[in-house]
Amino acid sequence: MTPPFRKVLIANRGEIAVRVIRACRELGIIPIAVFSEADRDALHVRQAFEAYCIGPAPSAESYLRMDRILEVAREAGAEAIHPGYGFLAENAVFAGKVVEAGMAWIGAPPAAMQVMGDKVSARQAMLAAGVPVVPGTTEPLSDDDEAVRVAAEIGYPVMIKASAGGGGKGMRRVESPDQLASALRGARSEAGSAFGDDRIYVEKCIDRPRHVEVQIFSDGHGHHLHLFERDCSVQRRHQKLVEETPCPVLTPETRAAMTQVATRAAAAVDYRGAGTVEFLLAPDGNFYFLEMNTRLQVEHPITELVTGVDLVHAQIAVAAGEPAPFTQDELSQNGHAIEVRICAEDPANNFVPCPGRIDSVRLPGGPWVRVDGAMFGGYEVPIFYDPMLAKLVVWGRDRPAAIQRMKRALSELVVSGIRTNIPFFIQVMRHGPFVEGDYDTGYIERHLGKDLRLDDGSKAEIAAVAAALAAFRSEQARARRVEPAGGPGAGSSWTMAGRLKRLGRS
Ligand code: MV4
Repeated sequence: MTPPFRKVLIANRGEIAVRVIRACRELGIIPIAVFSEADRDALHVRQAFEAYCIGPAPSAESYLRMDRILEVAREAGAEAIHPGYGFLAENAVFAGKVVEAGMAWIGAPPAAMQVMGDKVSARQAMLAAGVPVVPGTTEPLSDDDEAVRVAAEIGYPVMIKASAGGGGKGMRRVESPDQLASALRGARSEAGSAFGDDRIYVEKCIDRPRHVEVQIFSDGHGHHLHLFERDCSVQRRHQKLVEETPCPVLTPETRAAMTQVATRAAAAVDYRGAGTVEFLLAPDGNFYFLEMNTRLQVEHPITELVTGVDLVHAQIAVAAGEPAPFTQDELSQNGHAIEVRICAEDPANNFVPCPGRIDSVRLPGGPWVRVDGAMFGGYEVPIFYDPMLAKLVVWGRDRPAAIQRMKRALSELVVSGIRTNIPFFIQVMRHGPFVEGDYDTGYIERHLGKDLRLDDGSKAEIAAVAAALAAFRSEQARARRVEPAGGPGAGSSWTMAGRLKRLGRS
């Protein structure tokens, strides 16, 4: 089998760059890495065949520099560019430049990115395609009176959203007409400063929704396929923490309807490649289009584990003009998969990012455990980028088996030297409501500080340090009795404490 491309440049860093490099290697493609000055020692640089520095640490001066990346791609003789997720992945201008330069773009068509990049235009396109959208306006609001009228019509509570929005920015929940004026003002100014675009619109608020998304895959030969759903409701402040598939509450009928709607959405924007159609699933079983992500997503591995499809292989194939390497009939959901996002952050301190130097890593293994990561012992987590270190992904024949395996894998995983959210996930896997599948997008906020506690892990770490220090002191006291001053083992415990402090561990 001849590879579809000889060389592919990966315009990204971290675990997703490593993930794409792995696919390239399996396909006999030469992977080319780019890196910032902060990523000289990063894993994706070590694993690539060639690696080029594209600028200083801040992403605006490196991973977002279209000109530098294109220059490197030409110089290296890349035939295609894979953008990963984030950075330039959903940038229609960059995609256009890649194609203009005569290279293949292993991503979404620029036109689809444009339509889906704006919420109002996405809603209009979906409405026209017969996809259920949340009831509300289909044009940006022209004035406050219009908002008052529409809100009364659809009924409170309503949501004010920014047309250019994403990640909850510029979003306001409004309970009653008297709150409307101030919410409109707030949303407008937040959207204006965040996106340079203050267009806003109103829609009905869906209470206690689940975030269920459908993986779609299109090949440019008229096939718009789906690879079922993922439930990503376990999130905090719009950061996903746990994802699973199948969604534990989706009925076969709703699944059939949702996946069919998702492929219709893909067809409506003439999609090609891997994409995700996000829905809000209401407690009454109704679902509504939320947005479409025109990229490969962080949580794609759980879909790979239950379908057996390598989505990056498939992306590369269709970017080379081949048909999808599978048909809808060949796809089914086999068993259950769960992913947790391991981050350098401190759950005891409100999940603040907690970069630093990793002392050592012990990865879990054994049957049906997958780690997609870019961390290793001695790695310095840069402060400039997302603090995600790795994704821990497990498969089980059913949901209880997958949860049990995730607990086992989490207990094997050790990341020392920095704080991580590993102890938090151990609690989630034991938490009654999660185990029952009884959660929605408000799950973490509702349980945090009550029956989901955050400080257990860090207390265990402090206890471990205290125990080590006590052992060290007693060892020293014993050594001092048999050795002359200044000999091996000399040095007070305060010296040791000082060293620990300099290492940022006390
Ligand atoms: C909503 C909603 C309820 N009703 N829209 C949050 C991020 C943005 N992409 C859409 N979001 C929501 N839109 C209506 N009409 C609730 C949310 C929401 C949410 C959605 C998906 C995943 C997590 C969420 C957390 C809080 C709120």
